[in-house]
Amino acid sequence: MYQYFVLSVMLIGLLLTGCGQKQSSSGGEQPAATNLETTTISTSSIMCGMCVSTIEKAVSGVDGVQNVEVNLQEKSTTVKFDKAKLDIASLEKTISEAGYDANETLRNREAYDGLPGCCKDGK
Ligand SMILES: [Cu+2]
Repeated sequence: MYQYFVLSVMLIGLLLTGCGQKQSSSGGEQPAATNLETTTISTSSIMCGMCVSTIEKAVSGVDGVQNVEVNLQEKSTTVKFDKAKLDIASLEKTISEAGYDANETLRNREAYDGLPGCCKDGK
């Protein structure tokens, strides 16, 4: 009789640990729902490496921006961003406020005036 008792206790123990293991292994991490979008903005007024870092600094500081790359040869800025947090128009505004044209959004004149001489295209 005692033996059966021990056996059943062991069985219950096995079942419980089996359940526990199953639960912990099935709880895999789901990646966050992706809201990421990549856009390339024409930044035709950039002149030099300083322009590149000015824009990169301005855009990368915006909440929701995941990555920003300015291409000096192509005069374009590629931004990977969370479209739940911002849109292309607000990115254009950020670049404009740094002193540069962004797509059809013209530069903020005051910001442009404050740029170093090498970053001014004279327009
Ligand atoms: Cu420059």
